[in-house]
Amino acid sequence: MKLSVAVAAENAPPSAFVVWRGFAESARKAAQYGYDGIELALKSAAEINPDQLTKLLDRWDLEVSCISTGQVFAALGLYFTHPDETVRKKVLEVFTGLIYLARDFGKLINVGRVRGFSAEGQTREETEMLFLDMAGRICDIAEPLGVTIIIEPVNRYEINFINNLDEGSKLLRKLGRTNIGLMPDLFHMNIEDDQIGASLVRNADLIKYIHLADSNRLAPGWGHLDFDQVFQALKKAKFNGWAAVEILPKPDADTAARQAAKWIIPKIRSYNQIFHEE
Ligand code: LER
Ligand code: MN
Repeated sequence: MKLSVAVAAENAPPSAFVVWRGFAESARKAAQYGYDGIELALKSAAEINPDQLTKLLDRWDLEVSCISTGQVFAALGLYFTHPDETVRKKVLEVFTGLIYLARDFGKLINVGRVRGFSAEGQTREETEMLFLDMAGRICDIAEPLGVTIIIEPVNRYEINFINNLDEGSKLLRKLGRTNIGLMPDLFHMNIEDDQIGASLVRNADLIKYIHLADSNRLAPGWGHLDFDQVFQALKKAKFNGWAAVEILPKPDADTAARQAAKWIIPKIRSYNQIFHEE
């Protein structure tokens, strides 16, 4: 398992839910604090200069863990289940750019709230149908490029569609594609899933990536989640992907990122030792 931290562009709006802003400074700090990579929260591929990013990653010996797309929803107002076909076309356009970027950086694209929701007057069946249609199109673009799509269940207070891992798994089985999986986020799981450990184990075959935060969305260790139990469940699930720290930048971003690294890195080290011995 490797550890990354969520970052965005310097000028990302307040709705970008990340620890640090500004790629150069974020990469320098991520390396300094002991992270293996950075998760890029983007609204479009145009935010990235691929040559500059490659140089930055080389300089600090970091990888991109994943490209996350919360800003496509929060800043651009685009989502998979939008009733208007022209808006859905725009979603596909933006995602195509991000998927091509992910081909060279991380090979994973997150789908959080951009999956959409059941709007007033839209039936559950319509929402599902629109979601499955867009997810299928995106999988088709991503597959030949070696890119995998990861659906993030998000709690009910943020969205009314795909709130827990079981709901996500059910839909992905309906979709029947191989380059799509789940991205559990411990903060959302703590609200929505019956048991964090049991749900991770039950949905093990689809889990490709994980967002780490404590119960209050502060840095791990500052809430009441049992991280040893989480790591035990991930071991049972044979998880060997990226874990990304996605937390509130409180009391300030540097202090939060340092606490997360200090709490999680020793756990990942012993996890990796046991994982590779078995
Ligand atoms: C995005 O990864 C996420 O977890 C959402 O809660 C952001 O609103
Ligand atoms: Mn998340």
